[in-house]
Amino acid sequence: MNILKRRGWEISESHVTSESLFFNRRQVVAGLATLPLIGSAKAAVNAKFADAGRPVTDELQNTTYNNFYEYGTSKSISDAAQALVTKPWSITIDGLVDAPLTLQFEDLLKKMPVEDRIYRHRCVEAWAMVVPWTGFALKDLIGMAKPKAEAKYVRFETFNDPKMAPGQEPGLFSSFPWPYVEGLTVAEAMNDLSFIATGAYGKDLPKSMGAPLRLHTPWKYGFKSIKSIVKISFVAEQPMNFWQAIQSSEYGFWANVNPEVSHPRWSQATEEVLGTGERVPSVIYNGYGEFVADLYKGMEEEKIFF
Ligand SMILES: Nc1nc2c(c(=O)[nH]1)N[C@H]1C(S)=C(S)[C@@H](COP(=O)(O)O)O[C@H]1N2
Ligand SMILES: [Mo]
Repeated sequence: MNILKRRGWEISESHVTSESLFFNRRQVVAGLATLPLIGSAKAAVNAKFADAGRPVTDELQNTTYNNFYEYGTSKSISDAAQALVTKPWSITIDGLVDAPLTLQFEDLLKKMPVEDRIYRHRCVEAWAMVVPWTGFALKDLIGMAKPKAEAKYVRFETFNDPKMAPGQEPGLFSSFPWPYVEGLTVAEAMNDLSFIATGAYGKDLPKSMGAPLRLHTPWKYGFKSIKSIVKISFVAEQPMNFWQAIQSSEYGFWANVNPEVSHPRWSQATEEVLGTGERVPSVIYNGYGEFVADLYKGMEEEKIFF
C-alpha cells in the first residue's frame, strides 16, 4: 500500500483542487484557436503553485469576507468597497532605483508576464482561505525598476483618499496612520512566492480584495499583503508598517507564520479554514518553508514571527 506523507496543511487527498475552476479567461480566449479549453487553461497556471492542498474557497465567501480597514473594521466591507474608484489608476515606482516611473495600471499589466497561482492565505486572526489569483511575480516588476545596491527594502503604499474610503476620513479612525503601508526586504520581494495579484477567480480583482492590484506573500500573516497599491518605493531603512505603527507590541515587520509563536492576545496554533467548518493545525511559514526558510537562516534569534 502506498502511504502518502500528508503535509500539515492538507485536509485530505479527495479535496485536491480542480483546475477547471480558476483558469485565466484571457489566456483561454487566446488559446481557443489551437488548443482545447482544458489544455490552455492548464498552461495559464504556474505548475509550482497549481495545488494549494485544500479546495479553493467559494468565490462569494472570499469576496464578501474581507479585511480592508479603509472601508470599515468588520469583515463585511464589500458593499462599502464599491466606492473604490479603480479607473484610472496609476502606480509610481520610486526611491533607490535606476528607472523610476509612474504608469497606468493597464500599461504595467502589459509589461508583466501574467499567470495564475493558487495560494493559501492566512490571517493573523487565525482564519484561512485559498485564493485562485491571476497576476505577476513581484520580482518581474523589480527587474523593470532596476533597484540600486543601496536599496535593502521595498515599501508599498495604498491610496489615501477619504472621498472614496470613509475609514480614512479624519475623525472616524483618526488615530490610524493612513495610508496603509507595508514592507518587505528586497530579498523577500525577489522570492519566487512574492506575487502581485491583479485578478481572482478568472476575473479582475474585486474591489473588496484590493483592486486593481495587491500584494500576496502567502508565508506571512495576511496584514503584509497590502491592497490597492499606488506606490512602490525602494529604500535603505526598514519601513514602519500600518499595524506596527498602531501597536508595535503586537505587530512587527516580519510577520512570518509560526504556530508556535502566539500573538500576544491569541494563539496561532490552529486556523479555521473558511467554508469548511474545520479547524486545522497551522504550519510554519504557512506550509511554504521549502521556498522561503532559507531567507531567514541565521536570524533565529530575531523576532521574525511577529
Ligand atoms: N490597504 C489595506 N490592505 C490590507 C488590509 C487593509 O486593511 N488595508 N488588511 C490586510 C489584512 S489584515 C488581511 S488578512 C488581508 C485580507 O485580504 P482579503 O480581504 O482579500 O482576504 O488584506 C490585508 N491588506
Ligand atoms: Mo489579517
